[in-house]
Amino acid sequence: MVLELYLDLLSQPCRAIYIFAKKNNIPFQMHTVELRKGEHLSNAFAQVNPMKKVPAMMDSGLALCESVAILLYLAHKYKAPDYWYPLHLQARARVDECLAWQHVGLRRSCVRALWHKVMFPVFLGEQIPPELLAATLAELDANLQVLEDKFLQDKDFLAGPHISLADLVAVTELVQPVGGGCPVFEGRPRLATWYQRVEAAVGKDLFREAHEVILKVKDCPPADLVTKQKLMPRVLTMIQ
Ligand code: GTX
Repeated sequence: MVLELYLDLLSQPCRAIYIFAKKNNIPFQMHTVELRKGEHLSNAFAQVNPMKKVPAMMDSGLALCESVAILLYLAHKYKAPDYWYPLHLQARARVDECLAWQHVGLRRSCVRALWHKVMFPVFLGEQIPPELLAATLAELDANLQVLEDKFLQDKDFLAGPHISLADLVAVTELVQPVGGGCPVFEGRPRLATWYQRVEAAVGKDLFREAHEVILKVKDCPPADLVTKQKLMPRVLTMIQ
């Protein structure tokens, strides 16, 4: 039975999984679940992930959600090269540390920046109060500082000398504000170089392919009223 991945490449955790699977030649069938159409709210998708979020995975009867759990499952099952998720206890702990922080730190501010700068005004036709946008960008800035000072330091990659899952989950977050026009790397040459290093390690073509949708999100047509009403309650919980 082929591994099935339920993804929308608009979503950061989906892109991390997509890149990881492609880069490691993991065969999979992709089911695109279009968030902007509310396809994740269907009853059919709830059978795969009752939380109605992407990414989700189905493999030999195992339905799994949460991107980190899926990435770890794939790394173990397909015996991905050790640097992605090292066996060495302390090296692995560094990756775990970054994966855990990314979810509550960097991710929160990147999702908010995407919604406040792009999705609300362009897709939902709603304006965000300037002070809220300023607070979101300040929070993003503080998290970028943590990423640079605590995690990257003077290393080539976030958890050591090689690319790991930590780099993948972080870099895919940062493409959103970059695509949305936030000055993420302004005054941060170390982070900018790291970003290029990760892009090169993944491969420029695969990196571009995974990010095509998000980089064009500013050109997306606005949601119709029915879709907007369907999405709004969940969007508000996602970004509050
Ligand atoms: N902790 C989960 C993981 O890591 O897998 C988080 C998954 C998640 O937040 N999924 C979002 C979702 O399905 C998509 S990622 C944010 C995308 C922003 C752009 C969307 C147009 N959300 C749908 C929902 O909650 O209704």
